[in-house]
Amino acid sequence: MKREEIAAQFATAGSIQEVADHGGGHINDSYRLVNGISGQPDYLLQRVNHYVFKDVDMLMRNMALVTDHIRARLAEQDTPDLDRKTLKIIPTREGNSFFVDPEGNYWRVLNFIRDHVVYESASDPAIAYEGARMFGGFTAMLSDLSASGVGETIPKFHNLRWRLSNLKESIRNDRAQRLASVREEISYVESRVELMTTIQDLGEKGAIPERVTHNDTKINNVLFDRNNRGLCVIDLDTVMPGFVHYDFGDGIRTFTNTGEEDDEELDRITMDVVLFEAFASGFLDSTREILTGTERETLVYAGLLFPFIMGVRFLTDYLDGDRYYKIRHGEHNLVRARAQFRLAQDGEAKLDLLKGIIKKLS
Ligand code: GN1
Ligand code: MG
Repeated sequence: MKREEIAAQFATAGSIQEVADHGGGHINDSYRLVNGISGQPDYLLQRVNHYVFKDVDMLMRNMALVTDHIRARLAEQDTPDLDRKTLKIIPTREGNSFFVDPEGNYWRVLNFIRDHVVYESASDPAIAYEGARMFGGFTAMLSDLSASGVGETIPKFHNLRWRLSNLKESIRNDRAQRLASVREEISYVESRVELMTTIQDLGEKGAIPERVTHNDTKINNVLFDRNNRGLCVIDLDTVMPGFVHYDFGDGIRTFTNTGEEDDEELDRITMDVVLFEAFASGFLDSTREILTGTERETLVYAGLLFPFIMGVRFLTDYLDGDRYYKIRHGEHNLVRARAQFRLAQDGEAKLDLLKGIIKKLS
């Protein structure tokens, strides 16, 4: 089915004139539906990756629950320009939240947040602060939503022990015959298991509460306006029960990295301490009141865990022959894994400094 025909299934206003490529996620495909009628809105059309998200029905139910909740909270505070501050599901003409095409692809349409700016990296502490305030605010707004009412769209998503057991299995299978080239990375992973499972251990002991978390708080999942004020948190596919550490950690991973997520030049990669402080400050400013003492005291470990767990996942996919992530070249997943491990190492070297920052801000 042509994309124009797919777009026509949805209850959009005006008349869609063009379906244009949009955005660069690693998982879903996104298109901008450009409206031909002036004064009528554009939309975002997305093909939800059904290999990654097995239960699209649950995913869309989660999304409706969360976006309705956030919209209500923002409306209570008389927030202006609501349609740029939260996502909205545009139903199909038959009233469903998604459309399945004859080939079995899953499609949905959302409002398009007009006039937004998106960053792939932060060099400005003011942006790190503001992005963190937005992600923290997102979790805080959901703090009165019961975690048991939200489904797990990807079971065990940030469960490190599970990710490590997947890596082990991929090592055993060596499906793409790449094992010989990643020995060093594997021994690094093995040497860090104890440190990196700190948060999972706290969770399993019940020392930190389960919340509804975003789980993919990377820098390009928060939209800014032209004055660098936060507009909207996007990419709600992985909103599910989790620990606040997950949202803090993925933010640290992406906002404080002085290099790229897939930087081939490892010396460009450091965890910037000024950006760390800015991010932690923004995040705590919007969550301080809802977090427990143990949560605040242990947040810092998430800043190491997230580069580490993403490195483990990229490395696993490399060994599997690149089945999960979209890649731009044959070694892309290995390059990503190495870059993430470098960031985790730099964070670990600065651990005492980072602990001091969080303590001061708490
Ligand atoms: C994936 O699709 P995207 O780019 O939003 C991944 C995240 C990783 C991220 C790495 C469902 O997110 O967990 O952090 O790549 N999403 C899923 O950049 O696996
Ligand atoms: Mg995502």
